[in-house]
Formats: sequence, C-alpha cells, structure tokens
Amino acid sequence: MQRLVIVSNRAPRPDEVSSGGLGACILDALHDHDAAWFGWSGDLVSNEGEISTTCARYDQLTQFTMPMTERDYREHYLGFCNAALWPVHHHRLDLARFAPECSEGYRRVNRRFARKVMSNLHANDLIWVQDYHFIPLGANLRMLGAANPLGFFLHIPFPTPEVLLAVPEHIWLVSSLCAYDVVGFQTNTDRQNFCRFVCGFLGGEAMSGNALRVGGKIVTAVVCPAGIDTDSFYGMATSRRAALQIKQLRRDGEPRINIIGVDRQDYTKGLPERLRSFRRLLELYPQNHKAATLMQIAPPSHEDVPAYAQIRQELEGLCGEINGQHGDVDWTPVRYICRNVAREALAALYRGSQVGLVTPLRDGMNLVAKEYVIAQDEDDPGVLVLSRFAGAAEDLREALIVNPYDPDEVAHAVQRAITMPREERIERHQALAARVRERDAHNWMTGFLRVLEAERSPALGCDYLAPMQQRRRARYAWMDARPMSAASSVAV
Ligand code: ADQ
Repeated sequence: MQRLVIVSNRAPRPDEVSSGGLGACILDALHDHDAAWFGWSGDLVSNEGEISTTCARYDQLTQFTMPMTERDYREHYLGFCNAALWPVHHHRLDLARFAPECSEGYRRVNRRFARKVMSNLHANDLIWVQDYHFIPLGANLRMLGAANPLGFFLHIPFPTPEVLLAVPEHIWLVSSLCAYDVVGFQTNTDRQNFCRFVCGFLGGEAMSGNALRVGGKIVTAVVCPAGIDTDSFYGMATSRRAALQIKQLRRDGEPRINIIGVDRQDYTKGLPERLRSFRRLLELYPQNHKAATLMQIAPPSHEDVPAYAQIRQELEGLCGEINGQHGDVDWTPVRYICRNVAREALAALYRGSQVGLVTPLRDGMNLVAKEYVIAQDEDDPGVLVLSRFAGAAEDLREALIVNPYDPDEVAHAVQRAITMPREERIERHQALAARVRERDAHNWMTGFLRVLEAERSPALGCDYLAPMQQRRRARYAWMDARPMSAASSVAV
C-alpha cells in the first residue's frame, strides 16, 4: 500500500481525547494505513531559528510536528485562519477581519510546511492536505518540484461566491485550490459553490464527470462526506461500562428525558440559540418541567479570540438564567459541562439521551449528529433534531430537520421527538443508521483516495519527469508572488 502523507493544522495524538472533528475523523479512518502526518505541535517559539521538527511513531503512523513562532500564531493562525477564513466560510462576514500582514503570515507558514513535507517525501506517496489552514500548500509543493498526486479536503463549508468575494485574496485562494489534482467537499452545495466560483471568476469550465478545466489544467471536484468509525463507536456505546453509566444517568429521582448537545464552543455551533430554544420548550410545553434536562457539553476553543470569549460569557449567562427561572431544588434544567469528555463516556451519554440536539448555524458536516445516531439502542432509539445548515442534513433526512434561528420551531421539534411513538423512532433510526454506516470514516477516506490514486502518472519516479516538473514549477510560480489584486488575470 502506498504511503499517505497528511498535512493538517494539528496532528492529534491517537491516544488523546480531543474535541476536534477533523482529527477524530482521520484517526478513525487511518486504521492500518502506512501514513506520515505533518502538523503544528501546538507550541510557540519566539523566532524561526528555534523551529525544529519532532517525530513520533504510533504503529504505522509517523507524526512530524513543529512549533510556530509567536508571530506566525498571531498572523497565520489567529489573523488569517481564524479571523478571516473561518468566519467567511461560515457566512459570518460581520466577524471577518482582513489584514495584509496576516495573509502574508498564512503564505509564510504554508511555504515552511511545504519545505518540510518536501524533504520527507517519497516518490510514491499520495499527498492529502486537510482544511483551510493549508489551501496554498499544494501550489507550494508543486513549485518545489513535487510530482505526486495532490489532494485537498475542505472540512468546513465552501461559501457562496458572493460571500467569498469579501476576502481580498479570493482569486489567489481559489486558484490555489485549483493547483490540487482532487479537491473534496462535504456536500453538493459546497461543491456547487466552488464550481460557480471557478467558472464565474476564474474562467473555468465544467468538463464531463467531476472535472473542471481551469487555465489548461484539470481539477477534479468531488463530494465526499466525512464520517465516523461506526463499528468502534457502536462498540463503545454498547459496552458494559456504557450500560452502567446510562443506568446512573437514569437513576431514580433524576429527570426522565435527557436531551444532549455536544459541541466545541464556537459561534458557528448555535449554542446560545439552542439554549433559548430549550427555554422556549419549557415555556411552550410546561409538562417538561422537572422531566426534561438539556445536557450541554461544550469545551472552550480559541479562548484567545474575543468572539469566542463572548460566547462563553453568553452561554454561562443563559444557563444561569434558565436554571434560575425554571429550576427547582430537585431539578436542574440545564447541565453545562465545559470540558472534554472521554469518547466512551460520550457514547454512553448519547445512548442514554432521548433527544440529540444538533443545531449549528452553519457546519461543514457535524460528526456529533452521526455519533448520536450510531450510539442509539436499535429497539428503543432516541431522535435526532438536526439543523438544516449542518452538512449532515443533506444526508440525514430522516432526522427532524429544523431552522436553528427559530426557537419556536426547534422547541416544537424537540417536543415531537420526546413524544414520538416507538415505531416511528425505529423506522427513522434504521434509515439514519444505514446511511451513517454507508458513509463512515473508512469510506470517506477510501472514496477520496480512489479518485486521487487515479491521478497517479505511470511515469512517477522516472528521470524523464524532470521536464514535467519544470513546467509545473513555472505554472505555479506566480502563486508565490506578492498578493494579487482581485482584478489580476489568472493563468493556473
Ligand atoms: P469540528 O467543528 O471540530 O470540525 P464536529 O463535526 O462538530 O467538528 O465534530 C466534533 C468532534 O469532537 C466529534 O467527534 C465530537 O464527539 C468531539 N467532541 C466535541 N466535544 C467534545 C467533548 N467535550 N469531549 C470529547 N469530544 C468532543 C470540522 C468541521 C465539521 C466537520 C468536521 C469533520 O467544522 O463541520 O464535521 O471537521 O470533517
């Protein structure tokens, strides 16, 4: 089997609990695959001279991690990735900030990672770059002479062209995506948005199948929804330990209806809106008093970004308000847990909850929705209430699909979930579980890699590659030049 080279912002340790979907999804899919994974170690150093690479081996996985400088962290990570790309891709232009030094920091870090990958690359490797932190990495690798098949997967939504135009470097960004052989998206909508941009603003044209021709080069754009390791998650949810935990959750005197939400604290996850919907449930359906509890597990993320610190304050305020207004000595309506929980414990909590409340305002996929489905007892399953703005809603149509901005609609859906007859719950669950299994982490990875492998040139590794590499270097050289204006012409 060929070695797979993965590059992502963080390379999670396989033995650690993390609240990130990307790491969980790749680790779940990587079983038995010979792989090298490059990422940021999470450490900061004061200058570039102090950057050194740490190599760790876990079975067939080798991880290469390196620190970032404080300046990189400020400009690349906080400044461009978190303050520009993340809000734009989630349609939050009100929160987006653009600064030339930040886009330069983004280019700088991408160039550094490209050099690091290049110095450890084998001729037969497949390269798979993950997510928005590394959009230009592929073009950088081509400039350094890499001839390997190059794939990219976008875990977050691809915005509509009208929104993406707000990023000053929009032409450069999407052209950089076109430097890959294969670009993967979570949903049809994301792929369509990408194609609309390529055809509308880069002069690209749709070819047969999934191919697009842009400036004489072909890029294949595929839909490949991210998934979970369904067997291992089901195993965790049905373990003896899980059964004990569920029993404890439902012990006498505790509320009978458990509603669960699990999300990183992020403004895209719709957490304040969810709490307001739960409050509305208690107002509209007072029979839930002393009966229903919302357990919201929400570990903080990006605490050094002001928009994130605000969410935490807002959440804590809302929990206090709801508990103060509706709670009683023997009933706490909202249980708020602000830290990471072991995956096994999470699986048990899902299984012990009658309603899974997954209501992001916008989300690439949302793996929590899939985890909730798989954790259920097939004979007495809970009901998934899912935002129409989660990528998962494209597939999981038998969930109760809601508009997360409308607290009344969400409250009515939760009430419908609580009172849904068992036969209907089973029927919906069977359809959902079949789809989640069909699109699990393994199929996500193999589906993508199958398309990428088809890009492999039979000449790889041969001497006569040199002229081809030179042509490629020349083709991508412009991308490393100083930032371009939106009006500049593009030849990819
Ligand atoms: P996220 O937005 O991070 O990632 P999401 O799909 O919501 O991912 O998954 C979060 C993961 O973290 C789940 O596996 C969940 O169980 C876990 N998790 C969350 N809170 C936790 C806690 N407190 N303790 C332990 N585990 C916790 C991005 C995109 C998503 C996309 C994924 C995968 O934003 O839209 O689904 O990548 O492609």
